[in-house]
Formats: sequence, structure tokens, C-alpha cells
Amino acid sequence: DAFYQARRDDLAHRVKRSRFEHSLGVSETAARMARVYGQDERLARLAGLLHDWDKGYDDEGIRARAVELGIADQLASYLDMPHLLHGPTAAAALAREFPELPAPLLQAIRLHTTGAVGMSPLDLIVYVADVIEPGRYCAGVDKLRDMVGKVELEELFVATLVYVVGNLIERRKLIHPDTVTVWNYYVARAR
Ligand code: DGI
Ligand code: FE
Ligand code: FE
Ligand code: FE
Repeated sequence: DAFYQARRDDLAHRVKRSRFEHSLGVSETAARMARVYGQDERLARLAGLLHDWDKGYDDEGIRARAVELGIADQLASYLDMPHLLHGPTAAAALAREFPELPAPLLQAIRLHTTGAVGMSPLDLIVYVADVIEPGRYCAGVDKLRDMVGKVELEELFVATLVYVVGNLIERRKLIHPDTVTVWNYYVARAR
């Protein structure tokens, strides 16, 4: 639709080419997953398109943007992980610029990097689609792609977390406290 096309054109100017292609991949993957899991396909397609809206900023730029958007409280827990701020800043910026965007879409964007306890189906879809979109090449991801529609959404999300958190550990990266909390919450539920 017109709103989607207009934001797609905006995004092409906000992020580099490869990130733009990634966003289109997440958009189509999220839409397909929404169809499979009985969620709003149009909302998922738009959330996927917009999820990396603020990915074009460098570390200093994204910190300044968080302050400017009035969400500097996020900065404390994200102190050494500024690359995780683009979710919260994108949600705040999009809400300000496009007040017509529904809250569930903004939430999915805000949570797409760390996850959170009690994620909605749309939140889970955007999180997973971010990892399995066709542009991501990695052996472990094919297994996740094959699970779409065969397992419940929460189970697919836990499998995706295994992949994402496992990668962070292997690369000796910091793990955001929200990501740890999410892991504990969903793993306990999956038992
Ligand atoms: O924006 P994307 O690259 O599409 O993916 P993303 O928003 O899910 O994550 C951005 C980066 O942050 C990516 O390299 C994975 C990484 N990441 C996700 N959770 C954590 C994390 N990095 C750290 N250090 N800690 C986390 O908990
Ligand atoms: Fe992202
Ligand atoms: Fe992600
Ligand atoms: Fe992404």
C-alpha cells in the first residue's frame, strides 16, 4: 500500500544498500510467518520493513538520538552495547513521526534485538524473521527456516535464541540483561 511504499523509499535513504535488502527480506519473511501463524500479515510486513529504521547511526549518533528522543534511561543497561539501541530509538522515532502506527508494531520494533518477557506473537515473528530472512547465510539458520509452520511460534523463538545467544557466547560478546531474562523465561516455559 501507499504507506508501505513511502516508508520503503524513506528507508532506502536511511540505511546502506545491504541493510535495505535485509529489511525487505525480514518484511517478506515476517509476512509469510504471520500467514502461517494466523497473525496480521500486513502489520508483520510493515514491522519487518521498519525494524532497522535506525540502523544507519554510528555508536555516538545512536546515543545522541536516544537522548534526543527522551529515552536516555535505556542508555544505562545498554552502556557497552550501543548497537542494541537502534530498536528502542526506532520505536520512539517512528511513534513521533508517524502517530498512526499501531502500538503492537512499535513494540515489536522496540524489542527486536534483545527480546523481552511476555512477547506477543508479532514480537516473536519479527525477532525470528530478523534471523532467518533469506539474505542471512549461515548453516545454523537453515534448520530454523525448516521449522517454520512445523513447530509452535514460541518453540521456534527458543530455537532462534539458542542460535543467537550461542553465537554471542562463541564470539565472547556481552549479553544484554534483557536477553538473559528472556532466555530464562522462555526456556522455563518450554519445559
Ligand atoms: O540489526 P540486525 O543486525 O539485523 O540484528 P539485531 O538488531 O537483532 O542485533 C544487532 C546486533 O546485536 C547483532 O550483531 C546481534 C547483536 N545482539 C543481539 N543481542 C545481543 C547482541 N549483542 C550483544 N552484545 N548482546 C546481546 O544481548
Ligand atoms: Fe536490528
Ligand atoms: Fe535480531
Ligand atoms: Fe535486522
